[in-house]
Amino acid sequence: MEINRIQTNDIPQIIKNRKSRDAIQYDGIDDRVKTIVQAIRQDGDKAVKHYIHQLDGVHLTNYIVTQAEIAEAYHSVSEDMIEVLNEANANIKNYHAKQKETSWYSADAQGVWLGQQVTPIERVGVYVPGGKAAYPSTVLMNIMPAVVAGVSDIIVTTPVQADGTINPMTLVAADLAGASQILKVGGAHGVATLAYGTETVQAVDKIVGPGNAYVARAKKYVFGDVGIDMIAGPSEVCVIADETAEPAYVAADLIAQAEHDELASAVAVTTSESIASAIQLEVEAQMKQRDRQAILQESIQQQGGIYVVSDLETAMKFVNAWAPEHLELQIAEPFEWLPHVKHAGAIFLGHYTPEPLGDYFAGPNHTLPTNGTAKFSSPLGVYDFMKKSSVIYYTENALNQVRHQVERFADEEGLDGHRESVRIRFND
Ligand code: HSO
Ligand code: ZN
Repeated sequence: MEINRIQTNDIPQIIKNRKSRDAIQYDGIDDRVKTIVQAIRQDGDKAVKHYIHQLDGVHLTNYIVTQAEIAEAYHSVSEDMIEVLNEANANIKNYHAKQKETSWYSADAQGVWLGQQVTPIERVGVYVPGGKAAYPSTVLMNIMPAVVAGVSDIIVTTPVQADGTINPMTLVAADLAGASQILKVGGAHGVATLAYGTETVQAVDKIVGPGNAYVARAKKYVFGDVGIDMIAGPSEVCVIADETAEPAYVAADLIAQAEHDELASAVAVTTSESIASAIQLEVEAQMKQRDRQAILQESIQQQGGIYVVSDLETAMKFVNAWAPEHLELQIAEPFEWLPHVKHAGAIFLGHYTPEPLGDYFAGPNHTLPTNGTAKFSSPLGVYDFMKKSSVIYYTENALNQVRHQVERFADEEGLDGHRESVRIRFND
């Protein structure tokens, strides 16, 4: 991992290079996604089963997980893991409960009553990836905010394995968190099944959850007919380290992020030359001992970096230009610097708050804005599963007070039907 000494005016170029890293060509994928989604929209179950057969190599007569299958999954997951899942779930639930917004109403003396009614989305689909990326933590993180919001139907869909079953850990996590139904449909066909429904599955209103390029593009394709959460890019961490940072901790956290993906980005920004060299040595030493060698070599080499800056003000400029998904402040006074952070998905303070604590257990959501999108968006939360209706009430007298203004507006827009709808109530 290279060390670079940088100044404020180097920052824009560094961030620009970082952003251009995932300019993947989606043309071929988009054509395929369109064919799959349209086939399922038109032919329902028949098409779903056809694609499960063609793409997952399994012949299924029923793609909805049964209660018996869920019960069986509990037998193959160890009790201590179930306990950990329950504990994490409780933390996630408590944190998200604080996000819940309530309806408000206000009345004035003129007889005007205005408000905003907050209601949950009714049916939500949660996509859970299969294979190596079948993370139970992600299952909890996507389901719990919907549960707290009061969503009545939470439909999980995940790829079927070659033997016709679903990863038991996914089943247990989904069931514990509160899924109402679980489907064995992965990929673009899973997204299409949720978005448009079939003879056996009712369509959902919104689809959340991570997935491969097919899933991401399918979500983008169905957006508008249903809501979606976000299109997540590769994971990122930016660690700010001052002279009080422990290089071994910084290195471990960089590696924890880099092991996710070849394109994952792990960057340290430090005010100390000696800490920079020590982090570099630690990363090299620790990396050798980790399991995911191929991924780590690629991501640390290609996407990793250590930047030396003159002071923490410059470090903050780097952070705010990047808007990283995860930000760690391994510095002496993290609370003092917190208000300087304008854009970051999640902020981890101090020397004893490693990012994986947030991935699994602390309570905040680990589905976060990537690729600079923290400049305009937020972690997945209860608010993503709720929506608002405005509420208006005027008495006859209150309407009479403002009728001329409304009628004047209608005249200006050339909409006499609008004017009459007000005027007719006063018979003149
Ligand atoms: N760091 C990932 C979430 C995750 N880590 C799941 C482990 N499992 C993106 O925030
Ligand atoms: Zn992680």
